[in-house]
Amino acid sequence: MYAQLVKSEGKSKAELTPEDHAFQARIDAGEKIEPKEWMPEGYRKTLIRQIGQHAHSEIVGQLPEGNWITRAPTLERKQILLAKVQDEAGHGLYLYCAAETLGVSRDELLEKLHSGDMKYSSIFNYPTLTWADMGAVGWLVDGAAIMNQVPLQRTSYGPYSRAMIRICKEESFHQRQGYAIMMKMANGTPEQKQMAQDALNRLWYPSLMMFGPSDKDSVHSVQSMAWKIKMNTNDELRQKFVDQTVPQAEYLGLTVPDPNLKWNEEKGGYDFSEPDWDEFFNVIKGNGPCNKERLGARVKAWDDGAWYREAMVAHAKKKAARRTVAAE
Ligand code: FAQ
Repeated sequence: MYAQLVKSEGKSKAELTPEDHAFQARIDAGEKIEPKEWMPEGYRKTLIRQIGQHAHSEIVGQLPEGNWITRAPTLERKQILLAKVQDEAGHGLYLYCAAETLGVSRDELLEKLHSGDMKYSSIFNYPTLTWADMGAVGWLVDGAAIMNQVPLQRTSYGPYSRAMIRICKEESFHQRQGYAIMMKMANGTPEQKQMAQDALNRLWYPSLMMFGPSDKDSVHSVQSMAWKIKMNTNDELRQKFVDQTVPQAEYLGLTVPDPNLKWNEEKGGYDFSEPDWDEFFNVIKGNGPCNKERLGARVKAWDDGAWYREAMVAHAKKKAARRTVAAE
């Protein structure tokens, strides 16, 4: 544990303060850390980075599906998709609130998103080309999100952990609605089945990338796990996701686009091909197929909403002034 602290904070073991030791002891004992309590600066910064990026992912993640609301094939599908996209907005708001308890404002976080200083999940930089993509996003993307977020319900920071509990309940509905679309398509006409296969082919590797780089290239995992900001390594979760998802693809009668996919009896899991990590790093640098479009849409929404934010501030000021006059 100490070696891990040394790595992130640049402190030698001797430099760790009594507060650092006491803090780590609380984490090791499974205690939750609450907003007003003392915490190392590195812990606070890591949480702001992870929770902030997670919040941005939920908000930007509305775009690829929002794109399909008007084109959903039935009224029922339209209602379901609309509810799901609204849920993602709610998740973003819980997470921005959790980040605010660490002393950063929502405006600051959004400014960092808009300037490219903060990231959001790589997956949302891929296009959604057909209705089957709505099935594959729910099944694979929400499926990967659940795999990552269920353990985060036990994360050490109280507000983050509590936000995760609610988010996971909703994500599980999202995953099922995606799988239901895939079932319909995979059991439909040959053309529909082909659309479902095509969506799986395009979204499989980007979904595997959601868990982050392989453990040897993950810069934050060791420290984040020592602090229980992350509960598993990226590769552990990716393996669990593959093991859970392959039988679901088989049930659909679809083929996972990986010639090296093979059950490994000894490890009790599948062997599978690594995603193209050059592509991943290129996407998170801002060069994915839709990065510019996604960020452009968020910046436009922010600019278009300026009049509304200004009106709300003016209204609040007027109300406060009226209260002051009445109190005199
Ligand atoms: N995309 O050292 P690590 C959702 C960056 S929610 C972009 O391993 P860490 C719901 C990482 O930030 C999806 N960047 O990093 C939904 C770092 O760069 P930095 C979001 C990535 O933080 C569904 C660098 O690479 N979920 O989908 C990605 O320990 C459908 C080195 O990586 C969360 O955010 C990536 N995939 O582990 C919404 C969950 N992976 O910051 C709408 C919480 C890594 O130093 C529709 N987050 N990077 O510049 C986490 O669990 C972690 O932050 C990881 C990354 C696992 C994502």
